Amino acid sequence: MKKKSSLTARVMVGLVAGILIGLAVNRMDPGFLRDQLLVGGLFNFMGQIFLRLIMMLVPPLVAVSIANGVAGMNDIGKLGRVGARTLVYYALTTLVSCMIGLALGLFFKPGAGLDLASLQASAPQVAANTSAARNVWDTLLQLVPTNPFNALSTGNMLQIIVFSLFIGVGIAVLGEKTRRLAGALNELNDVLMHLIGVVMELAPYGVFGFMARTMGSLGFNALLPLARYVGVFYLGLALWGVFVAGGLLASHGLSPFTYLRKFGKVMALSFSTASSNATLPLNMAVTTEQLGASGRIAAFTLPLGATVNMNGTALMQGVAALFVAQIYGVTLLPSQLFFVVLTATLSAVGTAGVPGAGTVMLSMVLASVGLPLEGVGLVFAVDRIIDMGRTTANITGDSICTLLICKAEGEFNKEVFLSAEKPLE
Ligand code: DAS
Repeated sequence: MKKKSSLTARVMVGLVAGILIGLAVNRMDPGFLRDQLLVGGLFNFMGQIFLRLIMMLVPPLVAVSIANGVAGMNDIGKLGRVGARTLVYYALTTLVSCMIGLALGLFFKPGAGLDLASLQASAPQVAANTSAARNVWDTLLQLVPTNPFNALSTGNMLQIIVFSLFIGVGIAVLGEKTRRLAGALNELNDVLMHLIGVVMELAPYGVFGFMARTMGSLGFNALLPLARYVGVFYLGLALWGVFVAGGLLASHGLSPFTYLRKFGKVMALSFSTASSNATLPLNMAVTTEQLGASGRIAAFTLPLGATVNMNGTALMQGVAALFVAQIYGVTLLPSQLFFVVLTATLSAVGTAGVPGAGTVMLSMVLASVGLPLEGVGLVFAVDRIIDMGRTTANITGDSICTLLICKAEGEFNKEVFLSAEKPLE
């Protein structure tokens, strides 16, 4: 746990240093030193190299983690109804979470008033596809790749997701025959996850670079939109907590206050680590021993949820997609908003329960609607502040879905839920 908090601390140092040095450079006279050597040179390079290292890993990580995740669910056959019900709950709550983010992003327009298009010259940009929206049928057809290797090479994320889902199902269905392939896929997934962790160690320098470049060229007026972005996200998280989390509990006769009293310590751990994986053991213990879920079901739904159910991340991706569109002056069409929700929900399957994974996947969401990936660099600057909150929603969503599924399966112990908190075994 110590290593993770040191990464948080180092990212915060990078953030503050980037703001201060960027603002100092912004006060220099325009010219070669400021604009070419520093802002457009060193600072831009530090941010871009970090982003490109992440982008290098995203297509293979998405393909492998989804295929691996689905292949690993081969016990869905055994759990049948529970498996299907779990996936429906997770997909629906993720969809709703992303739509909360989109609605708030559309209403509050956190990115309005900041024009980064001028900065975009040096960014590997994807032309914003503001052309008339293709009809929905064509859009759905496009989901299936005619050439999966082309989808990988061009980073067509939705096609990569669809192809990986098929591969994963194929491995799961063939079971024993593909044991070695499943094992190899699992190891490759571990390698890619490890590499994401290695690249994330560079986050403090990348955050510094992006922040110093943004502040160096735009000065103070870039801070306000970023602060608005964080504010709109946490407003969305509060709404999610009351209406989605609270609503699901109350509508099934469970007191959100009783739940919070016992689950609060799990939320504190997820907030401080920004990692679902690190929080999973405590989540398992509290959701079963103190909240009344059955161990059999929780042992399936919580690890699955930590990997594929990311309500907080989907909410962030909804807000972030609009924030990036607004700072680049792009108006997302309804069909593109549909794509954001679809990609955010599907990418949750490939988002790992580790710090920063959701923003790595944000690049997929932005790419799916043709927004400049440069925008990820800006939201990366405040990513850790948001990651702590979204991870807390992620694991809370997993725990509540588990309780509701146990209730539906008649494997929920209400006395335990209502009982005074007893120490964990
Ligand atoms: N930090 C991730 C998690 O552990 C979520 C994210 O990065 O979006 O759930």
